[in-house]
Amino acid sequence: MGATPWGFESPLRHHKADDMTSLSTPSFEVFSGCLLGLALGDALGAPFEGMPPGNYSIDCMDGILSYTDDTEMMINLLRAIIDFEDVETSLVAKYFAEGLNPERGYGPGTLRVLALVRQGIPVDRAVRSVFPEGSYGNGAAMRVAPLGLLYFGDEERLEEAVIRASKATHVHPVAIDGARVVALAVSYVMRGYELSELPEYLVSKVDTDIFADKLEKVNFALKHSVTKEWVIQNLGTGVAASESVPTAIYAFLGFGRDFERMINFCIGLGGDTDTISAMAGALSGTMLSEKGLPENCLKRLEHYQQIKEIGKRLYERLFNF
Ligand code: AR6
Ligand code: MG
Repeated sequence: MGATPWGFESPLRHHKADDMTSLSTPSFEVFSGCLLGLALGDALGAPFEGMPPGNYSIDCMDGILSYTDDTEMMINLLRAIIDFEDVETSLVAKYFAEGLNPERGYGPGTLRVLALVRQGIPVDRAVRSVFPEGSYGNGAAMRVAPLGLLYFGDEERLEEAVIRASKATHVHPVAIDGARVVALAVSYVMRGYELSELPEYLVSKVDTDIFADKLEKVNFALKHSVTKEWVIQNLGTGVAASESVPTAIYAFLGFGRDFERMINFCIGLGGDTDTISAMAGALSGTMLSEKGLPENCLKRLEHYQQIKEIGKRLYERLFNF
């Protein structure tokens, strides 16, 4: 009872029947919603990166919405997975290094690591070349959301895949916790669990004290009405995983039912707006599916069709994972 085509016992067996349906037959719209939500959040957040906090609004009236390194890395990660039906660290690093467009706004540490990989330095050495303990940036967290789709029924395999995907550039435990939180949150949303319990669930999954503490603060923020200034000061808006992933989780839980409102909230915080919007965007896109994303923005998104095509190829391989 409750077994799904993936052979695991459905965690939704005590949930509503309609939730169960969505678990056993995840729709393609959910897949494309996650990928496009990430890309759209990234592209909409990018013009506001590094701005001071303010009351900004996204604009999808004209022009192309260009994405940055967040989406490029997601695409290259998925290409590696589609080609090899596995997440293998050195292969993922190779795809990142070879598919890299240096104009996409990569973090300086990641650019250096990938330059070394291109020169043939083994990835486990390259990743410690800039910071001996590895980067604690949000570069691993910003790209891994779709892993939560692929392994949504098997937490253990999901975590293994996330760690392998992260270690292509980020080995610091804080960076890995950030990636773990994003991917587990996507799988949690896909399983249709109670969203108000997401922060506590994530607290039970992280390795680092800083992440446990920040996720407790997310929980607090959702239960009390906090100001934007509180979010900036207590959750953060920086490039460290611990200064941006909890903020994205908060933005999603607070505003994710309305994608545009959520992105307006994210860009209004200032700081690393593209990556916070990308991570929140992937979560909201998973929950709303593609049809819940703003159509006028989607049709201006750079490489919309190519991203959707990658989603399709991933979806076709779902049964292989
Ligand atoms: N010690 C000191 N500083 C560090 C450390 C460390 N161990 N780790 C990171 N930093 P990076 P990312 C600081 O370069 O994570 C782009 O805009 C250091 O200043 O690994 O791939 C993306 O879109 C380092 O340069 O990049 C993301 O929004 C910075 O954190 C963002 O940059 C970022 O780490 C991060 O991408
Ligand atoms: Mg970026």
